[in-house]
Amino acid sequence: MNYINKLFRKKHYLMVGSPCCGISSIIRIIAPKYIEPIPIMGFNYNRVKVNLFLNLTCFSISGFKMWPLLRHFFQEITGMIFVIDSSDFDSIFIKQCLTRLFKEELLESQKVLFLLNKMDLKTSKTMEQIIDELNIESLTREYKVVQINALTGQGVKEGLKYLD
Ligand SMILES: Nc1nc2c(ncn2[C@@H]2O[C@H](COP(=O)(O)OP(=O)(O)OP(=O)(O)O)[C@@H](O)[C@H]2O)c(=O)[nH]1
Ligand SMILES: [Mg+2]
Repeated sequence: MNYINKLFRKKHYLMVGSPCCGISSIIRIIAPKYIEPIPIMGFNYNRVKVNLFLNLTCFSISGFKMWPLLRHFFQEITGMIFVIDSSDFDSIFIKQCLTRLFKEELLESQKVLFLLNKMDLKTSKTMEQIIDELNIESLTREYKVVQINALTGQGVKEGLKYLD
C-alpha cells in the first residue's frame, strides 16, 4: 500500500483487557476530548472516534457473558490491542481471553498489539516474564509487545504505530 493510501485508510481498532488494566487512561491519552459514558449494568464499553480515520471500540473483559455483543463489532476491526496490567493479572484468564479472540474468524487476519501497562510500578513483572507467562511467543499471528505508562502516555502513541 502506498504512503498516501495508508495515510487516509480508515482504521478501527478493538481494545480489550481485564477490568482496571488501564483502558480509560489510554483513551485519555489518545482522545483527550472523549467523555466516557457511565457503564450500563457494569458493562464497560466505549466507542471512541479519535479522528476522521481512526475509531476505537473498547471493552473490559471480566467474563464471557457479553461475548455475543462484542462479536457484533468484529467485522469493522482493522487491528487489535490487548492491554495488560503488568502489576496484577490472572494469566489463566488472560490466556482464555486470547484463545477466545483468536478463535474468531473475523479477527483472523488482524495483527495484535500488546500494551503492557503500569510498567512504572515496582510490583510490575518484566516484559520477558509476561511474554513467558502468557506464552505470547507461541502465537501464530503478527504481534508486537510494547511497555507503556498510561498515566504519562509513555509508549502509547509509539505502540499504536505498529497497527497503522
Ligand atoms: N501506576 C500506574 N497506574 C495506572 C496506569 N494506568 C492506569 N493506572 C491506574 O489504574 C487504575 C485503573 O485505570 P483505568 O484507566 O481506569 O482502567 P480501566 O481499564 O479503564 O478500568 P475499568 O474501566 O474500571 O475496568 C486507575 O487508578 C489508574 O490511575 C499506569 O500506567 N501506572
Ligand atoms: Mg475504564
